[in-house]
Amino acid sequence: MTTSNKQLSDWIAQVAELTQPDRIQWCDGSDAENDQLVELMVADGTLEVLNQETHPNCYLHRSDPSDVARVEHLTFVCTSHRDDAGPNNHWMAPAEAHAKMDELFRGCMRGRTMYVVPYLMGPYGSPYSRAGVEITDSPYVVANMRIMTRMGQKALAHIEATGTFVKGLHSVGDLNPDRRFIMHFPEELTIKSFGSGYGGNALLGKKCHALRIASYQARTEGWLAEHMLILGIEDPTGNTTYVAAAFPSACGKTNLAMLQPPAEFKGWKVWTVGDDIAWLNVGPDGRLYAINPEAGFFGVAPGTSTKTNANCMATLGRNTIYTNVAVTPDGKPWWEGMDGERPNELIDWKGREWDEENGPAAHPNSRFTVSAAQCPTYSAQANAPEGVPISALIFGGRRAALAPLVFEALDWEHGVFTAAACASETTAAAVGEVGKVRRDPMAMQPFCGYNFADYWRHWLSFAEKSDNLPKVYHVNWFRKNAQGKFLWPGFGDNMRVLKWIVDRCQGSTEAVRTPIGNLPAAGAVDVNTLKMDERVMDELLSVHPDLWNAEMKHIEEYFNNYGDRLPEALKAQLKRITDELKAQQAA
Ligand code: SAT
Ligand code: MN
Repeated sequence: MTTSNKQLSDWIAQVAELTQPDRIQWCDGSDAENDQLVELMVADGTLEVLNQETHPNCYLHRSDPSDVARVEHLTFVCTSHRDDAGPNNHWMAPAEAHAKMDELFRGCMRGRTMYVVPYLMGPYGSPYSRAGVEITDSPYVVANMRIMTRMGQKALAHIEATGTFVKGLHSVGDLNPDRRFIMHFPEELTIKSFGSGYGGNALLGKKCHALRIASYQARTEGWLAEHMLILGIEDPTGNTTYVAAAFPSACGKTNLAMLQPPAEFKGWKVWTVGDDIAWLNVGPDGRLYAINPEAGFFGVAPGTSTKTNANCMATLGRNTIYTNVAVTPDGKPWWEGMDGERPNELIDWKGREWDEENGPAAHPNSRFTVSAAQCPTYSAQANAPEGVPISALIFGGRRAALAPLVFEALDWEHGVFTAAACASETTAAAVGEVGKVRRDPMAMQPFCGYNFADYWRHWLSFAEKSDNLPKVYHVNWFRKNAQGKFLWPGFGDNMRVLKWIVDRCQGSTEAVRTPIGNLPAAGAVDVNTLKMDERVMDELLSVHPDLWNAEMKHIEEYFNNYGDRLPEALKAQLKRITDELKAQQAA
């Protein structure tokens, strides 16, 4: 491969000059190329061959034990003005960041191959798709990008036709955590990532491009790049309602995207369009249309089983790269929460004989990389250039207390407030303490490439673009009782909540107005066969004014970080809800 795009050929030459690779290899994404890379990685131990009889074309990668999750404290947004990055991002001046990164990259590819990976985010032929080129010295990254994006000649053709692409430069460096940075230059559509080979730090098409850079690009171009799964809910008459849902990393997006309805939902089907990222554009009819920029799933393995996600289990097991899972003596991948008994012997994610004292056998953030096309519920519309029309946007997180099972925002402005006010307990997807409640607006706290205040203003502006926008919901599958047990069964039973949302979109069910939004009327969420105590459902749908008052104070304190940039509309929503809660308490 070569390119007629001068910007691209110049950049490749510059990078080669800086990093001094032994050779340069263009990647076309072909099977032959992948075979060559796999052979090389097996030979040098980057990949371990899994049992090819039971798991054809499956491999295990063990990353450096210090390199198993995203590193938010080392992730920067480098805009010319600090305020444009906002309090939600770490910021560095672009010149300083470039100098720092170029020093790290200098000579770092000596003795290595420099891979040039042209990729497209989004379906071929879609006006909403965007291209990028990742230059990397990691064949593992190339193999993952091949699954996660549309990579190769057609992507290059897109670049040559449109003349624009996101530049992503990546090196694993020496994996020293002290020499690890993930830098974004949204004004230059550029990413520089050094010192990590892991997931969102290294597969630059994913969080770096499709969320951080794309969110910035989306604001200037009038669309939205969001941390959302996309699914279609087909009713027994064959009518499909599409929804997009935002949850923080490791909060069940993949499971919801592949949901299998409970047996009593005869004739209902769920179709998977995407499990992590949605790009949303206003279509000709004023509705929001979503495309999934990705072509594969990079999902959390632990907890995935035929009980929690049968469609995912059916997707895995062939042509899959597993990262940091455990392995059985006969070469099968294994993780906590998988079906069946724990085998007596296991090799843990660090490659040692498993010993309970060393903690879980699979890393809690261990992952699988697999093509979406292998998913039995992959939607026939997933490659539609125009995207799918979204009827509802759903937000949520892990909240042991407070947030009810589901509520509906009163209108778009209140919907934006609800999404901006989201909080969730932290998970193993990022380095740091797990289980701490933090604000995570739109599940974008680690991923928004600019100031959240400007981002919320951008969200609010859609009300001026269209009067045909989706309804907005908030859900919480993670409410616990006083004994710390989950109140809601989750997984396939989340269909009961989706059904209520579909009914609301069609105007066929009543709701109860509360200060925080519309809640299902008694009996409206079908829990028929769940044999659930009525009191449990009452608790799940309760709104405690004192708790919510305290929550409003937290939201206000959080919003204050954004100073004058905070949109008035959000302050007005905060005041309205606070006033209504007070009135309710007084009554
Ligand atoms: O590591 S990734 O950012 O790709 C996955 C996630 O944290 O959502
Ligand atoms: Mn994610």
